[in-house]
Amino acid sequence: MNIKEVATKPFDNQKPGTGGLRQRTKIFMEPNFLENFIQASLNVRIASGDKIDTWVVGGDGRYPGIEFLPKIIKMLIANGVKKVLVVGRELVAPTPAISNVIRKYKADGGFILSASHNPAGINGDFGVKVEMSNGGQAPEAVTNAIYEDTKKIAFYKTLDISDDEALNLAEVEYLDPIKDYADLMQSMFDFDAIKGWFDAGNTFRFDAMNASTGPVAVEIFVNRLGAKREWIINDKPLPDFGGVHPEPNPTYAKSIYDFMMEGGADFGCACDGDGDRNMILGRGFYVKPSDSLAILTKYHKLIPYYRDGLTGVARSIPTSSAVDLIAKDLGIDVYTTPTGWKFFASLLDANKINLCGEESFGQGGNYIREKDGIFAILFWLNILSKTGKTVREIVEEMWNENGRYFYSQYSYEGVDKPKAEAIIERMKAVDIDGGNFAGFTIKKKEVFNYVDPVSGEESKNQGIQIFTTDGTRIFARLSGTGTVGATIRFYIEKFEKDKSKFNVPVMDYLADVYKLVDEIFEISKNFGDIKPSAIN
Ligand code: VG1
Ligand code: CO
Repeated sequence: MNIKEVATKPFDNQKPGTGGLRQRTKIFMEPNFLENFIQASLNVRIASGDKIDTWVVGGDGRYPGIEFLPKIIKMLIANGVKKVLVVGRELVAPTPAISNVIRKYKADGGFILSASHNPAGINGDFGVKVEMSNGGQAPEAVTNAIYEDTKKIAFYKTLDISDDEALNLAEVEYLDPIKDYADLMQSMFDFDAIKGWFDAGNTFRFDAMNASTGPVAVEIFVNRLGAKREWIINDKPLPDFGGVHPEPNPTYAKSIYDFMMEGGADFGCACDGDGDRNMILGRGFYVKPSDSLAILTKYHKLIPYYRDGLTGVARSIPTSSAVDLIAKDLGIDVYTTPTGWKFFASLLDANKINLCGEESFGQGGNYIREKDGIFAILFWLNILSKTGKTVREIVEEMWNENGRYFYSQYSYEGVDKPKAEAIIERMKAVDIDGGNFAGFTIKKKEVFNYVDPVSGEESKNQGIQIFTTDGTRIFARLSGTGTVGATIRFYIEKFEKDKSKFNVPVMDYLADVYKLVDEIFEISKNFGDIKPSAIN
């Protein structure tokens, strides 16, 4: 086959963020933008002496992934890849299913064409997650090296053949995007028990947000578990996700949230664009993702896969401390990592943990190296079917036993970048320990620097943590997944033991903490009368 080298010039905006490289779709469509990033990613793996014999390509179905596929295939073969495994002819599969394929077929790496929860389409975002042979996202050492390579790249390698020929090369194999994943889920959870829960007349609603999880959800919930077909909504994957912002939270998945708050079903749930996030809802009850992680940990023994127990658990540091209390009861370790699933990979690889999660609607385990929305949903269904309790009962019981962490995460999205960066820089520098703000006394402020306990890799400046003397915790950081301006995220929590207060609405309970954050971070002072665009 004719390999050719195509001259190219570096772009200055190819730094991977929290979960891969994300940019406006139109930027990704600029000549050579995609090619440069793909080549740089391969260059780094080749330079470190890694094998690149087998490579997986998958995606969440967003535009124009399917058009990018032949370009990527040509580049992979031209760079020495011997077998390309494409997950689904249409390139629609949840990220966890793609992670599973990488592991199951012992691939050396992969590309996931997704910008996850970011809106899609020509006026939305596109992205590439770079995956390693463990089925997890490239660690920071690798993404930093890729970024360095994008700054000096001079050519990329491709094949001198048509797109059609590329798609039909003998080296290219198309895999069923649904079966392997559905089988994996069936091997981990008690499908008979869940089927019994449906058979008993319990009602369900799953919102696929017009993205990648619809077909898998129909196979698992309807075909294998007996849910009614009409309970799975927005399940046809659309290249622009029908214009919705596919982020399963009360702000962006408002219709299913409202439906469940009005008592629409016994159990409701939704997944994000690439299927690695989930939202859990009971009848008239919303489960905070941090509480959800604690619940999964508490009830892990009911799940066949976790019958032998947990080796340890991990949460990202902005996630609430609810899981810590459960881990203490179980006598297992809790690790706290920076934001981003890639930081869990080494702990999972070393078997220090086998369950983990983030406040951003993501939980997962050691069977793959990505978070997994449907995993979390099946975990909950497994718990409900085995305990016979409702979602509300499960959560309230935990609060009654352990106390409740009142927790809130909120973001100012798409704000002025220099201002946002200045706010964080100023907070890093100021000395506020012992100071009084909005009725609170600051006990301690620190910058969160992380050292991976397995690899020793250091990741500095992962956010700012503040404790007050009354036990309130504040975490603040800039988002690494946005593509326009900057997004400042705040995470606040306060522990309560008094049961009579458990039913106070979170926003009321934490009202004074929101004020404290505004005062010390000078949000209104910088942005005027601004309201958070998303609040959970
Ligand atoms: C966000 C979340 C983070 C998550 C990341 C990728 O990152 O906060 O917890 O791992 O998205 O999720 P950031 O930098 O915007 O806060 V996904 O579902 O977009 O791959
Ligand atoms: Co996602």
